[in-house]
Amino acid sequence: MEETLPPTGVHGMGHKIRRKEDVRFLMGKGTYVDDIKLPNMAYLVFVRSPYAHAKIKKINVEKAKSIPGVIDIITGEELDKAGLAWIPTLMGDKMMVLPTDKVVFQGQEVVAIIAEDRYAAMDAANQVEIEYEPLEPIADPKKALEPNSPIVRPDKKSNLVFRWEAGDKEATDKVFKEADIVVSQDFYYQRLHVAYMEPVGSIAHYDPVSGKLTLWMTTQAPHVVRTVFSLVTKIPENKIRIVSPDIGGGFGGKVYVYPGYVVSAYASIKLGRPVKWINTRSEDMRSTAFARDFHIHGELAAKKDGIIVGLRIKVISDHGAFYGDANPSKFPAGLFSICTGAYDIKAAYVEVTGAYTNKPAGGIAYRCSFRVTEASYTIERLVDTLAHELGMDPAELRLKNFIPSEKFPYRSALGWTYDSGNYASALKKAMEKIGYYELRKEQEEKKKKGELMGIGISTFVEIVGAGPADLFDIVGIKMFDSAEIRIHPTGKVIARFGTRAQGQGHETTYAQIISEILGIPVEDIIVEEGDTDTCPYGLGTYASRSTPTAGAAAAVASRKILDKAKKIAAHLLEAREEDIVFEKGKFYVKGYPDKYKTIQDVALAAYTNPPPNIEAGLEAVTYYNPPNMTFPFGAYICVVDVDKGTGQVKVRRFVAVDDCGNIINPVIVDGQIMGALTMGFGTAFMEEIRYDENGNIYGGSFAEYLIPTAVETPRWELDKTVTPSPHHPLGAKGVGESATVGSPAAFVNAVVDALWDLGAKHIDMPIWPWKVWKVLKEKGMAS
Ligand code: MCN
Ligand code: CUM
Repeated sequence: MEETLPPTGVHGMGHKIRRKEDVRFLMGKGTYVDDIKLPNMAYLVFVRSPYAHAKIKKINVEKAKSIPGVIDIITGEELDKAGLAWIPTLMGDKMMVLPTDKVVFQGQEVVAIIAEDRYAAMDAANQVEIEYEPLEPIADPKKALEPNSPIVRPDKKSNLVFRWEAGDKEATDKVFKEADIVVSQDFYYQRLHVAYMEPVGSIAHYDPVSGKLTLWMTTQAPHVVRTVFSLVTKIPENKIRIVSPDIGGGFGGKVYVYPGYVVSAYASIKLGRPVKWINTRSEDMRSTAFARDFHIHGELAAKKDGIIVGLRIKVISDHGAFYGDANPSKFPAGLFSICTGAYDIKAAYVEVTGAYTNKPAGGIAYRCSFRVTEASYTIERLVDTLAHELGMDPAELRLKNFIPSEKFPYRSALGWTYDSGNYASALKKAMEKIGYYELRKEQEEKKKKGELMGIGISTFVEIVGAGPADLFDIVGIKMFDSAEIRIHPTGKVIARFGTRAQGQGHETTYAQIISEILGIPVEDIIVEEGDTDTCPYGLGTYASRSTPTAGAAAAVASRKILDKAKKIAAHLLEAREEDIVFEKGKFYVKGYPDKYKTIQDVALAAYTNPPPNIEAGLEAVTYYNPPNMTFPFGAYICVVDVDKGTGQVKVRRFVAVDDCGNIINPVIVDGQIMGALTMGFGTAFMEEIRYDENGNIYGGSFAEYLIPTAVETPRWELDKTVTPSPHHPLGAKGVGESATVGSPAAFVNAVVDALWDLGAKHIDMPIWPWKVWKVLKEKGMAS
């Protein structure tokens, strides 16, 4: 394996080079928002609501004002006068920045304190006196949709966020009536915290002389935030600069627009000083964008022989107090309609009803691909349930129902056109690698001895790369993405993108794409993202869209440069352009490979000796509108042993065969998969944000919200199949979220497989030991 640090040489697609950005990360030299310190900077801290639902009767800030170092105190009333108490969300709803009349979730920002330092601000926050009149809270989305429920929002008449459906209801109902067997199951996909390392924050710096507002913020989508900020504040868009510096993990939680961003900007303009706001970890847990929270009822109809004929799903989704999901505009429930998964299902119908509750807003975040996580979990759990009900092997049932590889491009019952896939080959590869049939034999042997062992499969399909402009937009802006590549006279390159990595390694992989096409060494290519003053407009990094969109743009822009470079090379070699061959960074006349001009020679000539009729310079910009989504997939198999005494589940083995088409950097892809598998493991066995019926959060720190460490995390066994995307310029598909989307079902399927004979048909995640222990206890097995 080539492992150079920092990498040197021409390293195109498929090279396992180490990440260029890791040099600064490993040396502790990254620059995160909190690392930035500006002269005369003030600090912002929020007073937060102790109630999930309460009227604000009085706010007294006198005592707080007298704390030494306090500069200013900002309330909702003041923001309201500036027209900033509410701002629009990306889903066409609106959200409170600071409340004027009532609070709608526990932990909500109520008053902002600005002080000379963080300590003074914290002290003053404790001295703000707020008189609340508690209102009846509503924490359960099902109850929230009942007619006499308390209403969460002061500006709404009910708690209904949306009702959305897809598919042919009549045809699906008919199929269900005629089916030999129908299985059904309720699933709760629990609310999750996006446990990135760096909490959210911003620094706002308004320059009264130039009138320019610069904001450093932890955002995954700087350009979109700039546009929204400009529309809301009426500050001209070219006088707003948003910089996402290094980001310590985003995982979707940094797409949301937080009140702190807005209030720090407002305060900086008002005070004429830079203002910094950084959340603490527990503030993050109690108030930032959550993930999932889907109450799912799923049904699968099949024939006696196991052929699946219909799928019907009903969901109630809990959105908290504001509809702040970050879906593309036309998709209220994200891309949940990918729920037919890897199977050739003729009839399907889905219905999702969204509810407001007295909880923080968010939704979709945490390696989800816009609700594909919930979709994949539902279908993969249902298929396993069907296999068990029919007494069929879950692998064989899947092989029977997969969309055959010759049927691609395949149009699903819910309207998606899958670009390419070969699900059977991925599953067979996983089965072989893990020794599937031997494991089944072992399981039988163990069963005789009263030991509990389970095997769980998940053969998921992802849908990433938002997206084709006719379908995908955010607040009206089409979801293209961009690359701008400039080659300097000495052959060195600066490339800028509309996406923004939060740890995914774009500085390396985008450089590899350019290196692949132009034959320029990766160390000569600097990749920049996240500065709206310099980068071309883009929609940002989430939903594993960077490779399908900006990665494609990098390829197309490189090819544009190559076209021009060929003309220049022809001029230098005194030949016709049609006769020029380009190979590994060298141009030569067909048949004469020894007499060549390098890409670097051509770069110099572009500035010193361009052919007549050709503009000087060597650069290109591409705004890439993908013709379709990409559909990565995989086959995961998990083996668990269950301890009968304690209910403890041990993951003995986990084989993950992924297919993301052609791979740019195999090391980065494996890192993405391992990280995402670990998050799927956390989801399945450890993580949940829980609330009581009054909307009080249980816990709110990592002492209660458990995330996996190296101790709990299984050893992942990875493999690949390669089914290129037919429409992506490099044949690549996205991969960043695949394993979080695909793996939870494999874990749960394995546990249920171990317990099925005891009558356990389902256990909701997280599968804490006590939940398993309870099942065992009921069956008289646990002590
Ligand atoms: N890649 C590749 N070959 C492919 C596909 C991808 O080499 N065929 C590489 C890409 O070049 C990129 C990485 O794998 O370096 C992920 O690419 P992609 O699947 O396009 O996803 P994005 O870059 O758009 O990243 C977003 C995705 C999401 S949505 C979440 S959530 C998530 C994830 O990435 N958040 C992460 N992985 C994360 N990894 C880290 N370290 N931190 C996060 O916050
Ligand atoms: Cu949904 S988590 Mo990612 O899309 O940033």
